[in-house]
Amino acid sequence: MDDLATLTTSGTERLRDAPDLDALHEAEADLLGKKGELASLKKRLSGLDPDERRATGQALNEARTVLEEAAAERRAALESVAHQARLLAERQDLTEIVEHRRRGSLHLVTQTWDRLVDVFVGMGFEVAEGPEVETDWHNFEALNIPSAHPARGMWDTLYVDLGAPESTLLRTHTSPVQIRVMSEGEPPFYSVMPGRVFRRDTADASHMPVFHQIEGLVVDRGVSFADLAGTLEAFTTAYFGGAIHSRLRPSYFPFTEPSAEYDINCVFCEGSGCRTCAQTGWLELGGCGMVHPNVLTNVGLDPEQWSGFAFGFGLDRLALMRHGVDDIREMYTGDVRFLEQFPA
Ligand code: FA5
Repeated sequence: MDDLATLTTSGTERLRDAPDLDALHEAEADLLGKKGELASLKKRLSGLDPDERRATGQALNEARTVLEEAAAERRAALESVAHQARLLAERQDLTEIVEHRRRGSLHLVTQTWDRLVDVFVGMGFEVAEGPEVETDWHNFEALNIPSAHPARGMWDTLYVDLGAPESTLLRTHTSPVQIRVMSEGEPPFYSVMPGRVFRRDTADASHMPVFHQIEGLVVDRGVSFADLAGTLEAFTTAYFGGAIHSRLRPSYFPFTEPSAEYDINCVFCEGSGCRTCAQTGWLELGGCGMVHPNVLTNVGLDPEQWSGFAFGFGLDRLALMRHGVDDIREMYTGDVRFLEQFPA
């Protein structure tokens, strides 16, 4: 029993002091292994009388438990140290030196696109997109503009050399996406459709041959012109703030009847008249109107049941007006001194 007590004390100490996992393993073998010190004490049990043997056997078991617990405790501690050491050794320094790097930002057109979509989604619209290379049917025919119709002259079209002559083109406006939305889904429709469009226009302060529009389409039961006017005024306040108002001026588009131009107060002179607004106090941003019954019929909707309105705004011009820029070409020359004024 004395030898057992000594072994328990010294063994526990040896295990607790093991400097590493190898030393711990060795100590465990010496103390608890098949040929270890505890095993050799156990062999001596046979020389004892039955009572002593039982008591000593029990003490041996208790000593084993104490030693095993000490070993487990030490192993956990050593493994945790080893783990920390490995993490430290495998650590990679991913710090970037950023002080001298210039950060890019979203282009003003992209920012405007996102902002417009946010405003309309907030008003309950869904977002749809269509292809930039379109068929004559979607871009003109279905929009109530048959070939040889004089209204085709409103859009100087770039044709693509594909299929029958003049059957495929670069879309001249986002209105063909209206046709796609209505042909592919079921009414009611509340959609906005931003996208890039192409025309044979010469670049000047307010025109580019490649520019952007955002189309809007609402088709439901009992939609009226008052809904169109109210929606556009709500949009104007949400996008430009309370100081700017909209007006609708009679106009003509083959796919809407009645049709109107959507104008806002000139943001440069606030309505008093200047060069940019040609002294009118108003700036034209896009067209709109009630969806023509022929267009509804072309996509298989009954104009007696469904009515709606549509609008198409120049997205680039919306960007210019919101930021008080008076030349659209500024946005496309890629001059960083201009672009970096609009961080996003
Ligand atoms: C249209 O393109 C019609 N699809 C709009 C529409 C949609 C009317 C739905 C009714 C219902 P318009 O050609 O006027 O209409 O063009 C609309 C707007 O696009 C213009 O008011 C202007 O803001 C912008 N825009 C037109 N041409 C250019 C251009 N070359 N560069 C930049 N913006 C342009």
